[in-house]
Amino acid sequence: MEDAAADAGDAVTLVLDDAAYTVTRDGTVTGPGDGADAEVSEREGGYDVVVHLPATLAEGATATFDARVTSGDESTAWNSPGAVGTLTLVEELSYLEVTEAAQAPVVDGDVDDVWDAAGPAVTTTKEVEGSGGAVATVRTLWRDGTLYVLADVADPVVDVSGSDPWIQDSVEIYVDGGNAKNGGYRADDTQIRVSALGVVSFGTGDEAAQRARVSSAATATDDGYRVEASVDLLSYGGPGTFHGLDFQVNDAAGGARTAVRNWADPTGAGYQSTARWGVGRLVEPEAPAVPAWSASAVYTAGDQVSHDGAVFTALWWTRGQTPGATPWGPWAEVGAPQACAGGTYAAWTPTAVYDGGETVVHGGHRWTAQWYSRNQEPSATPWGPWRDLGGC
Ligand SMILES: [Ca+2]
Ligand SMILES: [Ca+2]
Ligand SMILES: [Ca+2]
Repeated sequence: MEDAAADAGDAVTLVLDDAAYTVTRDGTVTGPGDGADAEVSEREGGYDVVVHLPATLAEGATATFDARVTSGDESTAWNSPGAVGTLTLVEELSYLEVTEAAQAPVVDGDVDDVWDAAGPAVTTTKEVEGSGGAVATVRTLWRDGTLYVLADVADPVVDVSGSDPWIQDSVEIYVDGGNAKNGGYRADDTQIRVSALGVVSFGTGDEAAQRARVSSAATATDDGYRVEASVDLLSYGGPGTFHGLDFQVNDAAGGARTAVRNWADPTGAGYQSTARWGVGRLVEPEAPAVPAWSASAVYTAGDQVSHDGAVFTALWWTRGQTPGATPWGPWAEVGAPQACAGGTYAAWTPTAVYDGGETVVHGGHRWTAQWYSRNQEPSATPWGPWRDLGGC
């Protein structure tokens, strides 16, 4: 809900098959019987609501639905008062998580080491046309504003002799930045086709604009071919963002297209509509788990442990000395990340060693270390090791 001003009347009303449920901005749910629940989270400019409504639903069936948003004494809805819309219940959403790459892969058709960091691969298992066609195993990564795709296609007969690009052996990458799921293509939605020989073509839309967003390469493999590509996500990227995505393999032999397989869209209409594409979410790599401190273990400088909910780094050889027990001991607490003044900085900790130059957050202010210190709390005194950079 885009509703910057919180007031008592703010609410969302959802109608599903004649039952109406209202979720107020404080998270209270009213409706027939029990079984509905909601989570409300405030954010800049409005609030988000996730609601679970009880219903008996089946793929292929329809349900009547409406959504109404109220702010103060004004309300707007999907449908006119008294009317409802229709939901068509389609297949399970194809979903993947796109892991952030430590460095950008080189788009050359060879598998860089960084591809090992990609999450589980997805496959184009949905037969849209023909049967038994070539299948792609697709991995994804992101870095900065760019999506990277690596598609390994198992295709025993590589054929690009057809007259049109879509009847040649090729991989298609569909990208709907921001996951607008508009249906018909917006200017930012793109259908990118890379043939087994690396020739690039596009679907509907401005060809030059689409071409400017893509680099790609293809190489032959023992059992088919591989396509590697990068796609500029324009302004839509960043950690936690969602994007409409699909991957398609066109399988050709003897100059004709014999089969089409997709990851997400089972209709074969992905070249006309974004509605049934899957969803990719850009995620950051999971930090490796830090082992719990053990009183009997030996640690040397640089080893990290967790203790009492914090992470500590050993400054020198130690055994049996509890992390955090003294600010002069062998353990330095790693400051947890804090959002402050538009950036993210480590919290100051008494046990950490600062050499000068570090910026930390403490007491709602940012501070810069002017020289070496340990266990000297940042404060407003002009004589200490810390210089106040102002409030968060
Ligand atoms: Ca309001
Ligand atoms: Ca590469
Ligand atoms: Ca083929």
